Amino acid sequence: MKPSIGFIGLGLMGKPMSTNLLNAGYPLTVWNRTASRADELVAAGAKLANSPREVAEHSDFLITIVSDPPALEEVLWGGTNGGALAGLKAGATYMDSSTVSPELARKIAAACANQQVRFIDAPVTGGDWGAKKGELVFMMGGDAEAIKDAGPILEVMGKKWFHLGPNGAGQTIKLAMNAILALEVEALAEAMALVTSAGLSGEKLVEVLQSSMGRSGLLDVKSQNLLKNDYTPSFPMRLMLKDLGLALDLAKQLGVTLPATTAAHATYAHVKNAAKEDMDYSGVMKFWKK
Ligand code: NA7
Repeated sequence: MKPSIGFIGLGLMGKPMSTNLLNAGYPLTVWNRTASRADELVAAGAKLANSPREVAEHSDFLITIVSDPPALEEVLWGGTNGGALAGLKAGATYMDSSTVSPELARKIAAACANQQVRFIDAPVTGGDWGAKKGELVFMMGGDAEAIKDAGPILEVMGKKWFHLGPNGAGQTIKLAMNAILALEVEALAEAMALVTSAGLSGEKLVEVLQSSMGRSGLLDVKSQNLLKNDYTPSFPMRLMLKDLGLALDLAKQLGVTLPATTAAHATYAHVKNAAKEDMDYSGVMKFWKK
């Protein structure tokens, strides 16, 4: 018998992740703040719960993936009936794949330990494309045994997972990694602005980049967005900005100075605050478009 899975958060990432679990034959109960986002899953056989707590009550293995720390706190402790944590049974496992602060991950771990629930912080990378293909990469903090037991479930949603240390370690690596992604894309946008202002085409820059040491999988993908001026969200800028803010908060707590991340945060914030639409973080290129 496959364990019953509860899934909270059916956004760009959560919907394809939970769909893959349902297609793999796991009994699935879901909840999303905007209930209509669950329609397709319910039509395909998932149960719709009335609250996060009700999802947790039906779960051997609970997964959450929501926007940010306040959203996660709302799901876990908010609402009129106590939130998801109040519904978790002793012996259950809870995995959070939202990107939040390591501090919040440790607070959740402590609350879970009090009720004999195993907690794993497991943010992901791979974007909605990786979520759809079941090729996400999980960065995990928590108990080795819990992570080992989660293997068959992780296999459905991802292609690789790393156990990085105790609770909070997954979030720490994720924030550091997203800072690199944000800086890479911002550097490409800057270089593109320089080249095009000099009267050369962005295509030329990208062509040379792809034959150089500066090449990266990320830049291969995002350079196409920049060249086409197409910033359809794959990883939304609002979430990248949130992650840069979380990385800077963590740096402050640790007494580490991050000058480039600080500058990138200001550039992304400028573009995001001026934008009317939701866009991918590669839309940082708009900083240079008049
Ligand atoms: P999306 O597509 O913006 O989805 C966010 C999800 O979080 C979506 O299900 C939202 O519900 C939910 N949400 C947002 N705020 C709340 C509150 N206050 N209470 C309950 N649920 C909430 O993001 P992604 O799927 O791309 O990313 C999710 C996480 O993975 C994020 O941390 C990324 O950085 C990585 P809605 O449908 O809007 O009602």
